Amino acid sequence: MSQQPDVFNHMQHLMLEIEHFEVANAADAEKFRIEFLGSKGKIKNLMAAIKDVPNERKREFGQAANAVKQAAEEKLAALKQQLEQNGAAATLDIPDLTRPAITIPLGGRHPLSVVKNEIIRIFERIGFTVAEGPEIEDDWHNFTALNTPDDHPSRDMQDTFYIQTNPSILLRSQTSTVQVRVMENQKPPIRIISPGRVYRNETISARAHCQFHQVEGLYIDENVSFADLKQTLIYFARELFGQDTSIRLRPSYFPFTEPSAEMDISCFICKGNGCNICKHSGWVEILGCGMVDPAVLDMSGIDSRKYTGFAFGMGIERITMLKYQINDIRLFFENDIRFLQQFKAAW
Ligand code: 2NL
Repeated sequence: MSQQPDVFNHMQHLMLEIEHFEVANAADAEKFRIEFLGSKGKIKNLMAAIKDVPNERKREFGQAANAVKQAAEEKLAALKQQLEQNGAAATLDIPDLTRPAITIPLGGRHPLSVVKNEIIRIFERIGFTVAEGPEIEDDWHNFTALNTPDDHPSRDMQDTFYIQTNPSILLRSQTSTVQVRVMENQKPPIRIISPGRVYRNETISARAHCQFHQVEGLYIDENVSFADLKQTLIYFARELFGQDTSIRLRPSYFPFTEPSAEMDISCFICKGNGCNICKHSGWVEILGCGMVDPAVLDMSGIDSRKYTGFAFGMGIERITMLKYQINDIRLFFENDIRFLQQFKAAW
């Protein structure tokens, strides 16, 4: 492969280095000469790189490299002249300290990381800690330990990515896997959230992708109740979407929780007056939750006669799309700088 972009890039950098090399006295000037114009100097190396440049660009390269050499020679000549004028002390004036510094282009955080970090901070403030785990998982942690029956549709090849040579190994479809691992290894009280990437075998469209990100939460202790779940979720919704947010819980079903619910928040765009985001209902769904099924606790070695718990899960893409009014999930994975740059100001 041709190395030409590297070589041209390097040349631009060299030009900046020459321009910004600070010289205060004769010794510095000599250092400058050796570093750039010496027989083993940077410009000698640059000239030698012409052999890597394709023929049709050698001319362009040669001209640009000569300009770099000339810049170094001119700087050195000017320095020598100044040193002579200043006489015996052989020192130069202090360089112009008000000169603008070299600007270093700064990246920004990805919008999914911005929202993920925000969610993590909200739960950390009420005593949750982050738990992480592998993306390549086994059937036990992704399905069986979560009370998912053998014939459940989420186990279907159409929905989950399996490793071809060993179908008991898969790409996790939810981060509950991490929470199962924590339940197996720790004793209650357990208070964790598990953010991370998950995979589902979906046809890619504006609304669905084969990879997305989740934050799940789990709280297990003696006497944890549905009221604790509801109050935790009210706190979360108000921290993320504003203190005037209301929530609504609708009965739902998940294999791993009983009872289960889906949570809507009052529409923060139209405040309930009706808009496209909430489809004129005044409410938008943001997560699923419920009381951990006693069978799930027992399978991971937690005594369900002594302990109860609640759990919840949400999609980070969905929440980010709502918050920033992004209409196509594919934008998150294209890494188009024009999209990403709009989130530079966010942390
Ligand atoms: C959704 C719904 C949910 C959970 C995730 C969970 C984890 C354990 C035990 C019980 Cl270890 N439950 N997680 C519970 C209810 C809902 O996710 O819509 N996620 C995107």
